[in-house]
Amino acid sequence: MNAITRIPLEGDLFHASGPYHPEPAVTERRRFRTIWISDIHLGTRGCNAKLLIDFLDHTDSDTMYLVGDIIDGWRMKKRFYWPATHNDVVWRVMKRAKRGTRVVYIPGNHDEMFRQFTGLNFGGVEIRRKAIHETADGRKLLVLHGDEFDTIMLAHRWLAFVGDAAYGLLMRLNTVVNAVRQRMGLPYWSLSKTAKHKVKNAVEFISRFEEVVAHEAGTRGVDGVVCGHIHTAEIRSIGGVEYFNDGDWVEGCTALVEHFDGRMEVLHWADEIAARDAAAHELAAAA
Ligand SMILES: [Mn+2]
Repeated sequence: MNAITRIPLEGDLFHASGPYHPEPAVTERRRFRTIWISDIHLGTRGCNAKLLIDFLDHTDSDTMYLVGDIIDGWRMKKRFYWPATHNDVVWRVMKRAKRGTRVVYIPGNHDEMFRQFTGLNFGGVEIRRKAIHETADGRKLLVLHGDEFDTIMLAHRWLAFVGDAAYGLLMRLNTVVNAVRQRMGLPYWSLSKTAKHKVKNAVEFISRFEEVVAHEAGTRGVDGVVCGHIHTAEIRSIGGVEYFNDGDWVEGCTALVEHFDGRMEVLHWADEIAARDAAAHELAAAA
């Protein structure tokens, strides 16, 4: 008998030969020339992997850009969290590359550990620091994650963490700070209120970020820029430069797509599912 105990592989995340939730056999896939997705934050509880899997199962494209913060290395360092659905996302992306989609992965700040592999190719996934994408109608777009502008945005840098656990931590800190203050005989001072006031400035922060990015792209002689990072999907023209942000898969669950004629669109996937369900209902009612 073999001395080495055979470990059953079934259910083992790292030895599975396929996804836990296989791709549905019959799926009407919506085809696009290009798809951009970012800020997935795999490895965190915030990641909406289920919606993303639905998106991946119902779409296809010639090219797909992963615009950073795909895997959240910061959080994984503190605490290992990797459910089967997160594995399914990775599996689907690799499968796409295998099927012939050109997959370009541009690591962000949360997955900056992959930046050291810039220029390499893993199973058909190209790792790049940034890219220039040419649309069907000939526009040149600079594609990057967006944290490159954090130094310029330094004054508001902490706001980049809004929507992150840092905000929750701030709330808890508020309780601690005030317990200490009370013991010292000091009046209540709302740290969270101060924070919330700053959050009101989030709108201002976002539009400033968009302006900075568009301006920087303009100086590099491109027609537009595609980024992620601030978890806010947008299509906007700023000072003659087109600004595109593909949003995130934590709250917004959005993707940026290029149609075959070069037209760009932000897809809000929760809305797309709702529309699909409504259509299916109508069809069932008519039958
Ligand atoms: Mn980021």
